[in-house]
Amino acid sequence: DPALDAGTLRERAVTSLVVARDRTTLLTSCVEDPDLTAQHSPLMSPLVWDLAHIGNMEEQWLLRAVAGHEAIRPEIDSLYDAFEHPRAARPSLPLLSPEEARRYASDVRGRALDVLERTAFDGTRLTEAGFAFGMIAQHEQQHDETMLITHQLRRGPAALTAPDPEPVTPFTGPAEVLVPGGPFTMGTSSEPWALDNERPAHRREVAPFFIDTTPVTNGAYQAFIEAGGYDQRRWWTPEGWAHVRRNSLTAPLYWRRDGRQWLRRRFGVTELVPPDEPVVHVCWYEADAYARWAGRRLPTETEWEKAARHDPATGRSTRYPWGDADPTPGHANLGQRHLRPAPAGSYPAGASPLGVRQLIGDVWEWTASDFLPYPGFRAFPYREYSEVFFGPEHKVLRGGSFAVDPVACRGTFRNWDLPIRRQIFSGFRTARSVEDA
Ligand code: AVJ
Ligand code: FE
Repeated sequence: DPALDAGTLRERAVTSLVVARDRTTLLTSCVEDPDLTAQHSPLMSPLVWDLAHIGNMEEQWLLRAVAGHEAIRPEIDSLYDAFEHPRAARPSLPLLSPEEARRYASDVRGRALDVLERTAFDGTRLTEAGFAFGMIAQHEQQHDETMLITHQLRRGPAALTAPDPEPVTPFTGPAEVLVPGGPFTMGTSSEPWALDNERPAHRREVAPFFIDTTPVTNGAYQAFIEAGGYDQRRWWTPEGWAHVRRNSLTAPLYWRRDGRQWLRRRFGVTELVPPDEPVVHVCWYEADAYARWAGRRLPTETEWEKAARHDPATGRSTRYPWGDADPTPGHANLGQRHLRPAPAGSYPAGASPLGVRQLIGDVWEWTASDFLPYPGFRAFPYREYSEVFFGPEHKVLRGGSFAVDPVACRGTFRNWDLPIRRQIFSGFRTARSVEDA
């Protein structure tokens, strides 16, 4: 699959851009204009900022960098530069109105599709295999996930609906899987649209470890709460303990106790917390504390990727747990087809050769690891995508959530965030070393 021909890649670029724009349109037309210009949380931009920023990035990379066009509206670049204005400050900027933002993004898109038709896929590193077009489709989809996070934060009645995932009989297989020790190939040098931080492919030695078959569920997490997990310092790192105390955290974001049961608000609807669903909206500190309470730990990023990609039969690393084929609805819960994770044990067709399930889709999974470059990393095409975020302050998340489109999801894909963040669609699974057995 990494060796796709230029015609297939070109078709894939058109489709990926169109699919992303359909989703952007849904997310910015399901509420009235005042909800697009309002700031629903200081953690997030107004939705209308994301919309114009999507257009502006596309203009900068596809129209200016690839095709050499002049700027359409040079005066707006700085408004939509994520590094110039923190999210909390964006509502007070002279932003384009919803109508102007829609017109700007669609004007850019019309020209970008003309550029795509006329651009050879081998001129420079930027256009080789259609990289810039794939990068921009992924960028738009990443902001679509960001906008979905904003929709979840928004107060008021539901604006979005989607069918629930298929119910499954509760998972009764083994709770953990042994991943044998030995080297495997991490990262990629051949995936055409892989972003800079996923590169290059390199060998890593991994000690044997056990990893949870499925993500940790609400029911399991509730046991941690009922056992007094949030009141006992011993389960938390010093920073985690300070954070939960200072902010009086007692449960995942959006949870509310109602007598003996837990309720949660999800996209404008309040429901009972479903026990079999992977827990979502926990920060790294909560995931880490739960794991310690359970006598376990978070997997490292390397362990996670080995569990997701290593095929013991061939010794090769595959693109996804199930092999090299692109995701289908039978493999994983991706693409905002549902507005929630699927019950633990869903998608047997998406399992790894060793039987680990739901590594892709459902919830982003916190790992123990800091976000760091791979040996041989080179920033491309801009330092602000990954390089400026490398270091101990960001933790890596893997696997994608129900809100991630397949174009922005691979066994090699790396996400990162601060350990306090939990408005994102974040959950986790746990691991243990074999020598701890
Ligand atoms: C990779 C999700 C951390 O949203 O901050 C969007 C993706 N980069 N625009 C983010 C991104 C530039 C990024 N994350
Ligand atoms: Fe962006």
